Amino acid sequence: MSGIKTLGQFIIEKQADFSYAKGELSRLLRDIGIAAKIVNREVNKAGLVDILGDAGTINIQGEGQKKLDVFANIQFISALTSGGECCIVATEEEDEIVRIDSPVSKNAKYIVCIDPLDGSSNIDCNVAVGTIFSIYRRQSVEGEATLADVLQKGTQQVAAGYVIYGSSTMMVYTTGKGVNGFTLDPSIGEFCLSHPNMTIPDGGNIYSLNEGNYVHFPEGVKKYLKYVQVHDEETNRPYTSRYIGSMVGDIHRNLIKGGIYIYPTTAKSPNGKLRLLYECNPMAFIVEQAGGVASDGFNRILEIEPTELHQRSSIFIGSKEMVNMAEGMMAEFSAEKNVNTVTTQNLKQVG
Ligand code: P6P
Repeated sequence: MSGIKTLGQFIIEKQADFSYAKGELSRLLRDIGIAAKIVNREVNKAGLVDILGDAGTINIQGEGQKKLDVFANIQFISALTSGGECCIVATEEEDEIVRIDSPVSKNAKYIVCIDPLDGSSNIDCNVAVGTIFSIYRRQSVEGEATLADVLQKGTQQVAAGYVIYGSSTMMVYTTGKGVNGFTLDPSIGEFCLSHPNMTIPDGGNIYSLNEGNYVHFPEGVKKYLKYVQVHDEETNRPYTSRYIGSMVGDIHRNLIKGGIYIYPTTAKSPNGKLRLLYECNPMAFIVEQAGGVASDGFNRILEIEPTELHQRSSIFIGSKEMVNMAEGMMAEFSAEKNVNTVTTQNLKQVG
């Protein structure tokens, strides 16, 4: 084991970083790691056991749930319940918040928002899927924790992370002091530190978005797409398009190689598709901690004030130079749009 540092050892070592923590956050991260190993076991067997395919149920998003979606949801809620450090779980797979109803958990300090298995439509074709989680400290000081404890801005997160079930299984997380990646070693059943102090390159040439939605993209996104596709050797264009339909997979690759992931408003998703609390906020926290940028095209993701549990947002996330370029084009059209609106209004007043 010389030279190997497990997730558990790392968490305890870093616990000293949290002046307030008495081990609760460390134990919470441990609980999430345990559930991730159980989910990983089933994801890796998918195809051999009856865990593929549809569960025959629909979640609040109106999406058909896969058997593995339901399985993963149960595993994370169960691990958080038995761990006793979490009082509420907000999960993509449940309509309402899940109060952890155990004597120990009632006074637990932490709230967990989670997408138990993101990209699950890819499971049946063996494309990487992931878990995304976000951890907040409960704000209410008496009685039961409520939805208000969940609807906190992304800047309030105390930790965030994802697990990617890909060619290897990794957990990547931050507690606000940088980003570290741990690869699961199945031979010892431990996540081991493999990517210390992860940083995203300032520039890159990979863009990830579903170009099938082009017709309904905002003009700024259309302009950015044209920009990345122009042949210009000086600026290493055209860039490379990489989109696997799994946010965790696309962002993890971009985190390592540099790149931008965009899910803007579309006809089908006029407010964006990705959910603020358990997809956009945690991924934004991680990417910012790695030196990148995350916005809705105009405003910093982490500053968005949540109003609803499953609210959605557009997201432009990744290498700062790429996101800033895309935001510049969004602003260009937004400015023109505002100018046009003002002009029209003036005409009306004069007319
Ligand atoms: P589309 C998966 O459903 C997900 O939430 C993200 O993981 C992924 O990037 C995106 O939606 C894919 O959406 O509309 O391109 O299939």
